Amino acid sequence: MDKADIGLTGLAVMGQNLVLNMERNGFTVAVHNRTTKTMRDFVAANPGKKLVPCESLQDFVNALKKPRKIMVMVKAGAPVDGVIDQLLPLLEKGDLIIDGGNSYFEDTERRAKELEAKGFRFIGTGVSGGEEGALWGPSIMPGGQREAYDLVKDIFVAISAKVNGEPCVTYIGPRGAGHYVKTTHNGIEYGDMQLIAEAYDILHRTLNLSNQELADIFAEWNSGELQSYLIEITAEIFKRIDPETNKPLVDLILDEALQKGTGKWTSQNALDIGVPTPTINAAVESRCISAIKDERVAASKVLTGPQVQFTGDRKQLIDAVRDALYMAKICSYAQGMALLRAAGKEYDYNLPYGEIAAIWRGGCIIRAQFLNRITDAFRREPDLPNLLLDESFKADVTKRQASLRLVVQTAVSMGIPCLALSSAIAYYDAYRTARLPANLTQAQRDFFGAHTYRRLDKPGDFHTEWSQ
Ligand code: NBP
Repeated sequence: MDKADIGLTGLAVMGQNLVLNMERNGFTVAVHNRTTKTMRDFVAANPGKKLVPCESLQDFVNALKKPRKIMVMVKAGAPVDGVIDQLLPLLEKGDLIIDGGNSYFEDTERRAKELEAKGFRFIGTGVSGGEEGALWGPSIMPGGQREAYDLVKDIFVAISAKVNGEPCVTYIGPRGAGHYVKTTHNGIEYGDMQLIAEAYDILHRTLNLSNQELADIFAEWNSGELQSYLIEITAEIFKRIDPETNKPLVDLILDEALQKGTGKWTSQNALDIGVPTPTINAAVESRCISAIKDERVAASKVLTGPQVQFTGDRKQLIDAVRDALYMAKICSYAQGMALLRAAGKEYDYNLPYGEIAAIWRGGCIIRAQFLNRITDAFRREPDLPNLLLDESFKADVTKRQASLRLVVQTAVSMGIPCLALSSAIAYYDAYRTARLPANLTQAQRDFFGAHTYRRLDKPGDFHTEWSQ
């Protein structure tokens, strides 16, 4: 068999599907897995395909065309370092390692520097879209040396999702840039999911809608400006009946949302570099609150709140929730894009914001019609400080803010939690407020800690002896 174009080690669900995607697109792929049986079973299940089975890492390295291109799809964290350490003695300078897992961007920064210093090429790449995306076309976010990207560009372009003929992959930037952008994508995904969950909760509890009615509402929303993969699957979820009990499956699912950490990483890093991302943070915190189920059940028996009683116009509330969701989504993406903008400067990534929104239009979990508009906004003005300032988004939020305010008021007045929706309107209001009450905060800081303050009427730093 000819030498393989690329090798992939880590044949769990993502790795296997990426291999099949590469092979379908004409590439010969060498395959390896720590547990050899998994590799053998995979090759046996795919007869006649251009796969080169490799039992050892030495076979694997020998099977590849030079400069070698090796994609590592193992569990993020220590396993990635372990695999790199085992590979390095077998490789030659100029060979390329691609980490396609969900690595923390600072790990990627470290690996990029170490490997570059040793003369190797390294790409840390986000791959979004879950197992289906990996098989049929993911959104790919590669960061690393530019010339390393050029070595695999053809493969990445071939396997990526396509939107209007444009591939959902672009060179993101140096070192950890790809994994940074993938993490931010996941943070935005957390925000989207929480906003949708709150919209569902408000509709469900105020209007007592059936799951079929909810399915119809979300399906209708999916044909308008909210069109997106997450809204589409939400409509599908409401329709699913549990075969064992004949009840809607969603009603039987325990209300504890788990997390693997990428949303938290987004919030943590946003705090580190001082960028407000309250809607993403609210989404992470909502998962944390959901996780203390036993405490919530106990508290529900002793802490009181208002009754859920809605007497208004039902159709009007449904439309208001739709508009509120759209406006909150704009505020959430404004935060995510502002985070990318700040990180681009902080880490010298020189990120292509418009192109990032463009590669999120297909393949990934947050894919949505809406991303076309973000792409257009950044293509029009690459240095746009905040999405809310773009003319077309400004018009959208101006029209919909009354709905978001009404929905948050309704939820709060009935005791329905809406951390993400309320954070979105608070972000909008804070961002458009010329004078915030931070003057008082500064006075307090100076009062108890002599931290000084600046004045509006003259330059310099001032301290007052407040207790005299
Ligand atoms: P997992 O994250 O479950 O990892 C399983 C793979 O890692 C197996 O091939 C396993 O080999 C290998 N592995 C482990 Br665990 N420890 C290892 C070690 N010390 N040395 C060598 N190999 C080791 O697989 P996945 O769900 O396919 O995800 C792969 C990567 O892609 C992860 O970083 C994940 O976060 C990311 N990702 C996943 C999704 C998704 O939807 N699942 C989406 C996007 C990104 P073994 O067979 O010998 O145990």
